[in-house]
Amino acid sequence: MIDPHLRLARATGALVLSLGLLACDKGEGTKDEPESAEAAKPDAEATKTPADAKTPDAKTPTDAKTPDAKTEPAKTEPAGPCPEGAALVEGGKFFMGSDSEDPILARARPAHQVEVDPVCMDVHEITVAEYKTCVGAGDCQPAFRESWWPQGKTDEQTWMHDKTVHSPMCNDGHTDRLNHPVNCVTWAQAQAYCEHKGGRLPTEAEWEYAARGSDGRVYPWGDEVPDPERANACDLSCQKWRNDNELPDYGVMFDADDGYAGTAPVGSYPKGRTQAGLEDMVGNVFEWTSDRYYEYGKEFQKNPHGPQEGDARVIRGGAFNSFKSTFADPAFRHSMDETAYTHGIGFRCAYEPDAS
Ligand SMILES: [Ca+2]
Ligand SMILES: [Ca+2]
Repeated sequence: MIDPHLRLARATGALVLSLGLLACDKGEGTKDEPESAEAAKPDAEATKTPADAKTPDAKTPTDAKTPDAKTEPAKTEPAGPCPEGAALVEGGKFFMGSDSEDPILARARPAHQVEVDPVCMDVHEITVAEYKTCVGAGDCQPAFRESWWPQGKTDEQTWMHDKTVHSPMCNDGHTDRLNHPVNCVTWAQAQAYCEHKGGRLPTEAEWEYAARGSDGRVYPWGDEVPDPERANACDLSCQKWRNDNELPDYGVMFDADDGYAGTAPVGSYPKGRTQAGLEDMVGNVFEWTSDRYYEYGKEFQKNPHGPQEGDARVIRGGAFNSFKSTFADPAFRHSMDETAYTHGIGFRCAYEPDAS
């Protein structure tokens, strides 16, 4: 049995490093680093995991669970002043972040009041097929077909192993995954796609408010604990895939099979819809936001946009390999080097509502 803490620490060096750099940039110490590093471990690992190509006997991302839901993204009813495929998230005030003592939410502290303007957001994560239209138009660079993130403090052997086993999870180039979220794209690639569509990446605040809704629910869909019908998270097949690929076994978010060891076609978990009707906000792939990572303060903020300098961007929502329900908390946030392109990160876009 490999010591999971050792493996975690090695696997997450890059993220720990990036957090350390951020702290240095701000001229502050790293008093929170042990806790932050501890929190980074599970979700850092969660950004690089299962490759369906490696799971002949586990259900894979290409195994349609419910063909009607999986083969075709749900048609989006135009919701007010939003582009096709996007829904309106009403603006409002809320408490962003969390005061939870759970180490996974260390970076979400403290809860602080934020006000956001109305915004339109894509109902689904951007798919491989959608991204290809931008590539075809000459506005986007192709998604990567290998997974990469900074080595950081991870030892060479572990880093190389992780990249090797995870790269087949990059969805571009797999014709049977056109309806899966595009992954293995950098922050700049995600932003370029959104600009091509007339939008931009959502801010952290917009993303969180969209995920959390306005009624005090615990999870994006309500108060029910995560289950296989609400989110693509690390389930039994994900756990098996990890064991088969000699990766640390962190356990599962739910002791069942949600149908996919890796990514799933977007919109496969309609019971996980948010108040505004957004799908897969939690799970499937993490989502790039526009904001650079920074430590929260207690003061009220209106339409926060994060700092102007820095190399780490905030990713949100957890992924198919997230193994604790805390990752489904709308407050959960994580930082990632903006030049990384991993199997665990995709995106959706935001648009200004049409005022007419
Ligand atoms: Ca799963
Ligand atoms: Ca997601």
